[in-house]
Amino acid sequence: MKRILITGALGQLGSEIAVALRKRYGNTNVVLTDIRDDINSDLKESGPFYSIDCRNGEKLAEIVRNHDVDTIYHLAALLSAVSELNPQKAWDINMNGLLTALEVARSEHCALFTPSSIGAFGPTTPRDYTPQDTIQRPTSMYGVTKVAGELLCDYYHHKYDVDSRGVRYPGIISNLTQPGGGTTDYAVEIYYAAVEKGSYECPLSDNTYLDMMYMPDAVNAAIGLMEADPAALRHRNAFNVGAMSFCPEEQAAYIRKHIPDFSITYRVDPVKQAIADSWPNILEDYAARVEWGWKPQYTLETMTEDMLNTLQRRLKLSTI
Ligand code: AKB
Repeated sequence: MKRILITGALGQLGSEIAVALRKRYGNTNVVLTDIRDDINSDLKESGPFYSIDCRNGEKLAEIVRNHDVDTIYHLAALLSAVSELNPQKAWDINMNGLLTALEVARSEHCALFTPSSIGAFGPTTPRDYTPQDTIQRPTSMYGVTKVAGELLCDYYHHKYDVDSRGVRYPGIISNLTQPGGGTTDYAVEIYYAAVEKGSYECPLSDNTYLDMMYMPDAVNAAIGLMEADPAALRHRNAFNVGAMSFCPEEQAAYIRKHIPDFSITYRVDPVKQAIADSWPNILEDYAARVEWGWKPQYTLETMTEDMLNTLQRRLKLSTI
């Protein structure tokens, strides 16, 4: 039986991985932590929850010991756009948070999952079908912390035998929890705006291609990798995982299949555009498919249908 601790459990990824893991392993076996305590979430009531800073190693280790935890999902981090506005804070949270989680994993003998990102690549990386092993010279602070994080996780594996694993997530699109501070946030906001207002002002230019993934696939990627046979893993930190690649104009076209009057305009945010322009258009994810059976379910078409239907239902509108 797995006993799991999640940091950043009330964030975009955390809140949905937490639900999936509690369903799989039982509510009391999945311990949630987050620095925020001000968010109303059923997750805080449905099982153990602690409001702590993930850089507090003593407290984290104590919770791990008290709950007999054997696996840590370290998800607490600042995303790319917000990191670029405060790079020193991003380094502190992203790197010291990860180092703390790895130290706890080492001392308490836990496996550790932590996400890397397409942000770990940079402008000199091949942009199309970006290989698993390639040039990684990111130009954003977020990317710097992601590359350093991948190396640190590999180091803890080789040096201390910590079972560390990770994936390079693309932009994640969810119908439940909104992201915050990311370059790819537009791909979520656009669906809310389409349902609520019928129009959207996009912060990236019309033909900016980026990798994206629907949340159910993102959750399956994390759990699938953590349940994989370690003997089959050649890469560990971190696997490219792709699902779909599109630009804002294409996403708008798919939305128009359901909301014909939907309109999109562009007001480019220079910080986000510069980050997006330094990231790949589309990843190649052969290693993940071969080493642990990665296979996404959703395409832009099926995700758009599901997002719009779910948001319409939730927001109690009925124009689809
Ligand atoms: C971001 O935009 O910062 C994230 C990511 C791709 O890592 N969604």
